Amino acid sequence: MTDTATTTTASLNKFEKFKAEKDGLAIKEEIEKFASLGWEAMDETDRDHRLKWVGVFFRPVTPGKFMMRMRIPNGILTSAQMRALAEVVQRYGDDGNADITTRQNIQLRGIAIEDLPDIFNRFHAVGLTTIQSGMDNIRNITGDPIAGLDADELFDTRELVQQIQDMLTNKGEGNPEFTNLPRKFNIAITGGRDNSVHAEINDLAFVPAFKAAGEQKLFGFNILVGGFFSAKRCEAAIPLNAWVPPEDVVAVCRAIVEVFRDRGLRANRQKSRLMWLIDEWGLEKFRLEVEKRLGKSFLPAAPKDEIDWEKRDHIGVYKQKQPGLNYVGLHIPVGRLYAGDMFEISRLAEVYGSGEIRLTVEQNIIIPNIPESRLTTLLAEPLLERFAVDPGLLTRSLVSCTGAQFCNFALIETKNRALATIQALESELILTRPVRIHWTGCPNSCGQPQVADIGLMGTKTRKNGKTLEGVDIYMGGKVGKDAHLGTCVTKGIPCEDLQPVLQNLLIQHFGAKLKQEALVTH
Ligand code: SRM
Ligand code: SF4
Repeated sequence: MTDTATTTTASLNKFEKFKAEKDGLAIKEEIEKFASLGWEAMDETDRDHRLKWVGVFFRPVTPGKFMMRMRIPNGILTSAQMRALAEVVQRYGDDGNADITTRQNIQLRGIAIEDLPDIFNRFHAVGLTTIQSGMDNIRNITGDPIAGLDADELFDTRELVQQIQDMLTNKGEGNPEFTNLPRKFNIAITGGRDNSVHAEINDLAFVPAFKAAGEQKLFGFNILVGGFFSAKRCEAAIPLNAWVPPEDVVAVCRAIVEVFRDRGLRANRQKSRLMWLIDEWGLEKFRLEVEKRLGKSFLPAAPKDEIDWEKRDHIGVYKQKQPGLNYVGLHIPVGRLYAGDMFEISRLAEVYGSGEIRLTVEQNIIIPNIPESRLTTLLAEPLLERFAVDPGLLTRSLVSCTGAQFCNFALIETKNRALATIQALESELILTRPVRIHWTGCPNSCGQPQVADIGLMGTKTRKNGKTLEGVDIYMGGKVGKDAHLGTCVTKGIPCEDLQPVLQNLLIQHFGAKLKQEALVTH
């Protein structure tokens, strides 16, 4: 028997049941009602699950203080939008903060349900949306963080990412066509040469590739499908053997998401991501089904893609393709922002740049369009002491998921521990190159340990008869050109013993030296 959407109602799992009973998007019309009811009186399924269709997440760790996940297409927002987000978190005092996410996005914390109507009005006024950002929906669509600024880019992804988001979300208002997928779905497009979006870990990704047409070389994208991480299985995306010109990308997204929606596996949520369907059908059948929806055949993939650079992290000052303008990448430690920081970032973007702010999948910020003449003053701004343009070589590549502070899946605390560990390591070691260390609080892998030089995945471990917070260590993740996933090399290191283990790894594999030793040899 095949495990398809034709499964009978009686055998539906609890998620499929509640989606069949009432579409998540219906929640949109009930926000006023929930605001006056309060979170404690709400129907539990609405509160814990359906609210995620409008990007509102009940947090069992902090009941009554909700998280809101935005959609920031291509990770680009305006200073007015950042200010609107700052005003929202500001009203929650110490409980209010925001995180830049590993999908070039922002999540707000501390949100009270009674404020939702006002918050949504404010978002609407500045053109922000949270629609379809959680549960069985398509996540924030990622694109090159320096699209349109990069002299070496092959394609500016901004408009295309926006068009895909508009199609899938009905311009941010909600699109019932795509609100009952078998599970989450990730899309990324890269038009640069360094795969700055981790194309390989998305369910659907477009990477730049030229196709020969007689004497001419046509620009388009090779398509990758089926990349994903989950607690049960992690896979890099595989080539669909299909090439598309930019003008077909939106239609291809629609066709693939429709196939996933209508034929994707739903019975077992552990097996509901796109790759499981591709496994069951085989790639050829999958491609044929997509072509049927698309109404035309794909051209075979171009023999090679154009991802031939090492991945850039964009921290620091860089010249734009526009003469006289620069973009400045600020390092935001583990992506955490407070209201004051957000107001200040908005101000800096307005005073020194064009009011635009960009986010990266490494949870950092880029302020573009800064004229040469304003650079020195910007670099002297007090905020840049904390959000540095030249952080330490471990600090600059640090990524961390939310962890135990707010996430009930977490097996360990991540963000604070990640920062403390890195600071200690930098004080002991002399490093000669950045080392990308990613922390993730549980096997769901939101912090992408498999793309890191050193990935740390939260676990519980035993020592002297006690259960402790620990990590499994991943190594070998390669990003940019020839990207591939790292694998688990050591299991169950207690967090309290991690420091020397990391120190050894950095010395043995990444050319680090102990500061003491370096002094002696000198
Ligand atoms: Fe994630 C679930 C946070 C990127 C794989 N993820 C969650 C939840 C919603 C669980 C929950 O309800 O508590 C976390 C919310 C915690 C919180 O309060 O912040 C959560 N995921 C995050 C973020 C915020 C991590 C971060 O600190 O940056 C990222 C938000 C992205 C966004 O803006 O939409 C985030 N999550 C990812 C990624 C990375 C990526 O997309 O490149 C992955 C792995 C890639 C993938 O999905 O294939 C990821 N998250 C998961 C999974 C495993 C999915 C699966 O198929 O099993 C879960 C669990 C689930 O969905 O049931 C999950
Ligand atoms: Fe939570 Fe686990 Fe994702 Fe971290 S990896 S945010 S702990 S679900």
